[in-house]
Amino acid sequence: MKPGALIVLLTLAGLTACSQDSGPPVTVSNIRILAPLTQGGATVAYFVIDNKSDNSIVVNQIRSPQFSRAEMHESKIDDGISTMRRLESVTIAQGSMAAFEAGGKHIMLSDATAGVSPGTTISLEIHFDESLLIVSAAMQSRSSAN
Ligand SMILES: [Cu+2]
Repeated sequence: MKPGALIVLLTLAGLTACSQDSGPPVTVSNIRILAPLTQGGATVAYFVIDNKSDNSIVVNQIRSPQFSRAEMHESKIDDGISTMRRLESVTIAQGSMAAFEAGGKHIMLSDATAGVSPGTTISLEIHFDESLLIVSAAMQSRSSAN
């Protein structure tokens, strides 16, 4: 294949193609879902989203079948006090990534729809633009999380 033809193919593939040789354009890695500190309490999930596509993407909703509420939050230290606010969306530039991690952006999960504990498989539905990525991981106990 000529180099020129390859570029055209990648452009056409855009965000929706999954069969191109370079792998999917948007990937999720380092998924960590922590068990609630207290039975039935809220908890957090972390991951990294890589946007290898040719366009910026906007993550506009997170859902989990195992929790009634899933929100994107961002922690900040204000005057020595840790606060967090809800993020309506997170924009990731082309070729860039967004890390949801302790002390920064995170996913807040609350109102579990059934009992959850370490080992429970938790799914996260990551909505961006018109696309959806579904990932899952086993819930980790807090003591083994670090
Ligand atoms: Cu939070």
